[in-house]
Amino acid sequence: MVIFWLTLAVFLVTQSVYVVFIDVPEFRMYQDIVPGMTIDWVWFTPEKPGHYALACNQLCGSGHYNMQAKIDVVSQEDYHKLVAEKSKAAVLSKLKAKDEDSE
Ligand SMILES: [Cu+2]
Repeated sequence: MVIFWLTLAVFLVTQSVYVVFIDVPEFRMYQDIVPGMTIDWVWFTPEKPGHYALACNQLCGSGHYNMQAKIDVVSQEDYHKLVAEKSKAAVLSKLKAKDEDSE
């Protein structure tokens, strides 16, 4: 996940199989999730750029150590550059696939 700093980040959390305890200490964000539960109000405001780790903070099962993600907080300018690069790459990929289909 890449977000830009000094903006409110709100995201939807869905989890249908495991009990999970997501935690990002630097953002003072913690949320328990149980099977069948959907939460649509997890939010935080990153105050400085950096690389952060989102992880489950309690041993919840055999897949516990895979329950992690990274959050990159970048400047708004860098965020827009990244989105433009990814959009360009996606368009080029689609054009390449279309060319291969027509051959
Ligand atoms: Cu866990």
